[in-house]
Amino acid sequence: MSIRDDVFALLYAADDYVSGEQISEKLGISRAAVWKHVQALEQEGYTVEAVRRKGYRLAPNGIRQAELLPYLHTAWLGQEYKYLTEVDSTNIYAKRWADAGAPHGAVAAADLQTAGRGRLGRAWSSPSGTGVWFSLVLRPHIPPDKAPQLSLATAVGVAAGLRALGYAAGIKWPNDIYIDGRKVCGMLTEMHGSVESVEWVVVGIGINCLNRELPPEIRDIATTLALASDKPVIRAQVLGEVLNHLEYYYDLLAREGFAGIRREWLANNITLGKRVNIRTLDETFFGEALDMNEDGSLLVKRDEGGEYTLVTGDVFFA
Ligand code: BTX
Repeated sequence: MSIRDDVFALLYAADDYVSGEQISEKLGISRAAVWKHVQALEQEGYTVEAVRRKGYRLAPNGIRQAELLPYLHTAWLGQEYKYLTEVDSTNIYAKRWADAGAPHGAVAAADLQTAGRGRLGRAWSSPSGTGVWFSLVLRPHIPPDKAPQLSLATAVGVAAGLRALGYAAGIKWPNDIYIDGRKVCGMLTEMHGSVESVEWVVVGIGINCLNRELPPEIRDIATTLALASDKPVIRAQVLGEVLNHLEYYYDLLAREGFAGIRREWLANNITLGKRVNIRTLDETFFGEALDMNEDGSLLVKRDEGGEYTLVTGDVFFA
């Protein structure tokens, strides 16, 4: 625990204002240092009211474990939980944690990622005080070629969690989540194992929540929960609800196979029937997205004729 976490814990546990003097005495730090940590908490997205002669009062809107627990109703997902105020990437952290023995269902979440990553080495914007950036460690009993099904189950779970909170979330193949035609969430799945079996899968998920401003390079393609609706956004609730639904769909996949996931994906996708631009490592072409196959690949009718099965690549709406 850092001193910032200690300051948080004191403010979080209190029903009322806590004076700077009390905090400084309890933690053995100066009042100036208390103020510095309060400002750091505000950077993280918390609102801290500071009132002369009374002290500080916290309005929680972060994703520390104490804030998450009231919303978390899972049996195994997120029960082992690590919160980081700052990290390069929660996927890098979770992969190291998996190698060091993190259990199935462990979750690492951060307020700020300094090197948040998308697929194919792209960057993922993850500023402090705005989103829910987290990674899951899964240890499924599946051969590596079934791993894409986990990604699709993840998309189904995240979309269901956001819909339970009242957002009209739809899935773009394979697993981007869109609201109002803009990306609100992306996922990066990485795995480790042999040809026969998977040792661990790390699923990284980034959901834009509180930000009202987006960097210029993604302003036209991205959105956030705060931009999508006037409802107040409670980050811990978003994370909890998404983890609850993810656990449900991972359990469904393990119990009944891919058919149920595919049904849910089809019911909530915004890809099929659309004109699309497909970009793979080898080529780029236009066509119409026709169906998601039984194995999770995308069936596309090419403009120039013929059908194409997309296993990995990017889909853009044309
Ligand atoms: P992707 O390659 O599909 O998307 C990356 C692209 O999305 C970028 O090139 C940019 O155009 C756009 N983009 C960047 N940041 C954002 C954003 N915040 N919102 C919407 N669009 C954006 C998607 O990759 C996978 C993203 C996974 C992110 C999570 S966060 C927790 C975990 N840790 C980590 O480093 N990555 C994952």
